[in-house]
Amino acid sequence: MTELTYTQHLFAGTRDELLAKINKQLKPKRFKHVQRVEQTAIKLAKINGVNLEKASIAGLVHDYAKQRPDEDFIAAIKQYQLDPILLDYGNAIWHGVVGAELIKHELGIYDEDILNAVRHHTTGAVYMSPLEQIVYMADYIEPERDFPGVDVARQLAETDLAKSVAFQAKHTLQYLVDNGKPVYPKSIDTYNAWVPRYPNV
Ligand code: DGI
Ligand code: FE
Ligand code: FE
Repeated sequence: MTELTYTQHLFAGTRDELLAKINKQLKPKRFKHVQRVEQTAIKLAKINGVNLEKASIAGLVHDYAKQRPDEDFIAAIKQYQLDPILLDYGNAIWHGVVGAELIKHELGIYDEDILNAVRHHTTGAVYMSPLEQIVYMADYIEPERDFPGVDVARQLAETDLAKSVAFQAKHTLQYLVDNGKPVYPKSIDTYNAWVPRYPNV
C-alpha cells in the first residue's frame, strides 16, 4: 500500500485531507473501491512512467460524484453549459463527465489531465493520455473486480496499456449491446478509435 506525500500542489491539502473529503461523499463500499483504484493506478503509473501523485489523486476522486442525486448533475450540466445530449443519459455517464466539474469546483483540482481521467473513466475517449488510460484500466481491474476475462485484462494492463484499453472498450460495448443498454455516442467513438488497432483482443 503506497501512501504518497503530496508535494505538487495539484490539491490544496494532504492526501489524508483529500481522503476525508471523499469519505464524506461516499458510502463505505465505494470509499474502499476508490482506494483500491488509487493503488492500482499507482502500480500502472510506475510501470508506464506516469506521475504517481496524479495517479493517486485521479484514482481517489474518479467516483467522487457517484452518489450524488440526479438534480445535482442536471443543475451542473446547465450551470457549466455542458453538452445537452448528456441530459438523455444518467448517473452511469454523469458521474464521470459531470463529476469532473464538481471535483474542479468543490475540491479545487484544476489539473486537466486529472479532470480528463475522471471525465473519461467510464466511456473512454478517442484520445486518452497515459494517465487517462491508467485510470480507465485501474477502475476495470482493481483487485475486487470479478468478471469473466478480468485476469486477461489485468495481464494486458500490466504489459500493454493501450491494448488493454482496446480490450475494455470492446468488452464494455459488447456488454451494453447484450443487455440492451443505451450506448453513449462517445463509447462508440472509443470503440472505433481503439479496437480496430487490436482486432484480436
Ligand atoms: O463507477 P464504477 O462502477 O466504478 O465503474 P464505471 O464508471 O466504469 O461504470 C461502469 C458502468 O458504466 C458499467 O455498468 C457500464 C456502464 N457504462 C459504460 N459505458 C456506458 C455505460 N452505460 C451506458 N448506459 N452507456 C455507456 O455508453
Ligand atoms: Fe465510475
Ligand atoms: Fe470506479
